Amino acid sequence: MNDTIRLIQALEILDSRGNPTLAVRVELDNGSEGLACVPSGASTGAHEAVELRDGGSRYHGRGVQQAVRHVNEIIGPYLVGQRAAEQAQIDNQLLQLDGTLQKSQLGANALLGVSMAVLRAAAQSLGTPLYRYIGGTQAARLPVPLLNVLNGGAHADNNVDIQEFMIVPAGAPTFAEALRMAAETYHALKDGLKKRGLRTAVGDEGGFAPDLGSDREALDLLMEAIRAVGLEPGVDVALALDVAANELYQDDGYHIGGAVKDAKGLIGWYESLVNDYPIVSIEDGLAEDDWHGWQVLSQSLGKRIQLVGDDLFVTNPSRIARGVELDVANAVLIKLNQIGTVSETLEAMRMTQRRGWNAVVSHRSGETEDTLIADLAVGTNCGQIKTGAPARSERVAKYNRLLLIEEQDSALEYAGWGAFQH
Ligand code: 2PG
Ligand code: MG
Repeated sequence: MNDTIRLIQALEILDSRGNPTLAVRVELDNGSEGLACVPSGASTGAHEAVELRDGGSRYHGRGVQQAVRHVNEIIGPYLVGQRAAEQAQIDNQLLQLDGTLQKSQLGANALLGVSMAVLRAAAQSLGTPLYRYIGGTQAARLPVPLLNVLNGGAHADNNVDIQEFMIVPAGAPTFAEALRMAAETYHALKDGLKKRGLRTAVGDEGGFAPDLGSDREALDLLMEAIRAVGLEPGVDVALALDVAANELYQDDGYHIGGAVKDAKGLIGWYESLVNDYPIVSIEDGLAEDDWHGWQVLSQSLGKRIQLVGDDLFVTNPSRIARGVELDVANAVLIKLNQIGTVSETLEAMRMTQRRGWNAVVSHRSGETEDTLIADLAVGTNCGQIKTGAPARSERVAKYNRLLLIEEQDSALEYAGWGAFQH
């Protein structure tokens, strides 16, 4: 086996929103290859690793030709001759080559494309499915999907404040059954919207994006859709929210439902929602630097539901460590491009899981056909994946990959409700 890297090449491609992103191809001496495409967010946290964009007028400033050049002219030549199996060492070299805290010199998008493609090439070189390469014999669980079926906030052109209303088919016996329940509910939701004369156009992640009277109306529509297909809310299918509260936060407080609330007011509102609906998880309930507010949130709801930090933690081991110390949440959203390399992502997940918190592997609102996060969720046993509606191929590709993994590997079990223990 000669898994020496012989070529690394990047190309500018388009993501699901029509914005440029990178595809990176790694070729090994033994003929193995790894191809990876880099995702991109819209509601990004201030502490995320930096996505390098060209500026100027080309692609409205969003081109990534510079990042492509960094791969082809700097990173590639530097890593040629290294062994693809040495992921940790390669990722470390990427950090050194960039030399900045937020990866702004070469661009986190350039670094991540290389890091992901090296991982894929190494797995192929061993003839091992990617999730087994990541998790070895430890990989045992298929994740519960959190499917964003109703979009608002920065992901849709409607009047809904909360960014994501998700359905969580934790009561299914298998991943395939979970996906069936979710897709049936998604279609029932569409029927419910049509019946009321509401829009059925979709947002960035494939969920519907109607104008609604209130956030509660969205939750009522979901409850109705779950029941319409003969399922029981809270038993078969639960609910989850991503508030993306950064986007609601201004100097005078959180702007939501036509009112301005402080953290305490917002937490009180979440409590009433959790009392009235089978909500099992709330992500980014407060803003990214409101550490004190998060502590209060955790004291009030942390024993009852999952509280996920996304913009708060940005998949960054040092921010997660601070969060654990201050006891501000009990789960971390995991996005490879928030931190910029595979090894740092795995470190963030190990750290989260060691503390007894949940890790939720996630897509970005700008996605591609790359399905690496499906394998990452299985390989790390994390038990939960959030990757959009059961519609639009850049979302469904991840779910379809999980169907295939389930079909081919009888040693794996669907995580179900067990994924929400904390
Ligand atoms: C989020 C993500 C993905 P974005 O906030 O969790 O749903 O959105 O990629 O726009 O940050
Ligand atoms: Mg989020």
